[in-house]
Order: sequence, then structure tokens, then C-alpha cells
Amino acid sequence: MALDEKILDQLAAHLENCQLKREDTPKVTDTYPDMSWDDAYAVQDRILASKLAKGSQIAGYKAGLTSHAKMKQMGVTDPVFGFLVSEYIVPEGGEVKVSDLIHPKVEPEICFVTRTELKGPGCSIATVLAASDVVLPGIEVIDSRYRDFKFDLKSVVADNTSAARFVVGGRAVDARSVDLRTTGVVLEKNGEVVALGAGAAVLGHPAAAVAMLVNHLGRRGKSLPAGSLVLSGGITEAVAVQAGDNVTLRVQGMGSVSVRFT
Ligand code: OOG
Ligand code: MG
Repeated sequence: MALDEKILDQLAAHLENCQLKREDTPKVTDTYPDMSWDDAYAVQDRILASKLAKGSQIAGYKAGLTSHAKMKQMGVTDPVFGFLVSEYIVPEGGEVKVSDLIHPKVEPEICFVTRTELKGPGCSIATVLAASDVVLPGIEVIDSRYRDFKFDLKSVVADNTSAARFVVGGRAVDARSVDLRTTGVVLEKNGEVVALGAGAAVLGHPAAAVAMLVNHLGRRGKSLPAGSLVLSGGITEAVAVQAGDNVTLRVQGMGSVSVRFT
């Protein structure tokens, strides 16, 4: 660690406060340019611990910045990992209040539900598919706490990778019954197509993002528990939304999932 415990505590409290008060902030590395990767994940861990202490439950895990479209949009080069908690869940067809958030965007994602525990290092696409139960469509609503969504990788890790809300739905299918590389996705906003792509946009195969998450957890002495939901990362650029928008994600062979912004 480059930063001492007190500063890590302060940064976690600051970022969580920004989330709860819907206030943006300059990126944390502006003040602490020497922040290490361990520091960044330690801040994220503290935010999770604070939420769990207040009664939240872990609802899943996420990989982010796993497609070239997303990396290019955000000006970064590597995937990042974060957590999802119970209060981020939006029911299928449900609504998200824009006034609860700072500047939400939506992302089309393929989500995995695991059947058995996964442990890194050495986790591969094949291991993930063997350990997976189903895959299904998901819309992630991201909401960076950083002003104008401007951040570097360590800042976005500390901010739990902009996690805010998510909705999964449509038709869950056996993870081994489909070729996720060629699975097409179409994202619509108010009935118009706003982004489209195929699973291979995510690291060549969306399961590769799950494998990276598992190997990341392994380096930190953790594993991915059986029955975990994992969002494998936006396939396309994220799309900004505002009150009144209706967003639908259609995934080839897996139906569709929708969310409304009010
Ligand atoms: C970081 C989170 C990215 C994804 O799927 O790529 C992410 C951000 O772009 O704010 O969740
Ligand atoms: Mg995402």
C-alpha cells in the first residue's frame, strides 16, 4: 500500500458519500497520484464493508472496461472489477429514478450465473463455461461519481467501477448451449437502435471477462462463490439516459430485458 489506512478510510467515505448525496467529485488520483492498485481495491473493499454493515447484501460481481468500445470511450487500457449490492437490483421492466443518480448511462451486457465455486489462478474460458449454470441479458446502469465521467483506472476501481443499478432478465439459457462470441446484442432507447454488437467484443469471449475476474479474486486470496451473478462488461459504448427514456436490450436467443428511467 502506498497510502495509509486513514486516507483509505477517508477516500472510501468520500466516494460513498458522493454516491449517497448524488454529488460528483474530481478523481481521487488528482489528490493522491501515488495511489497503488492495492490502495484502489482497498478503497473499494471499504465501500463494500460499509454497505454490508448497513444491511446490504452482495448481489453479484462485475467486470468492466472489457471491450475496446468501452476502453476507447473512457480512454483506458485494462479491465477492472467491482461488486453489486442488493439495492442496485432493478426488477425486469422496472424503473430507475434519475434523480437518485448523478449522470447515468446504460450498457448492454451478457451475465453469467455460476453453479460451482471458481478459484484462480489459472481460470480459463473453459473453466468458466464448465462452472456456469446459465447466461442471460443484463442492462447495467453505471453512474461514475467522477465529474463528467473523467477518471483513470485506479480512480474508477476505488469508485467500485461506477456501479449503480442493474437489471437482468429475458430468457436464461445454458451457458454451454450457445456460442457467446457470435451472440448478437441490440440496445434500443425509446424504440430506436442506439448500439449493437456481438459477444466477442468482450475480450474475444464474454467468459474471458469472468475468468479474469476469478484470477483477480485469486490474487487477492478470494474466490467467486457458487451461485454468483457476474456482469461480464459492456459490449458497446455506454449510452447516456435521462428521465423519460425506455431502454430495451435484445440478445440473440435470450429474449429481451427493459428498464425505464423516470
Ligand atoms: C466504468 C465501468 C465500466 C463496463 O461494463 O465496461 C463498465 C465506467 O465506464 O464508468 O461497467
Ligand atoms: Mg458494465
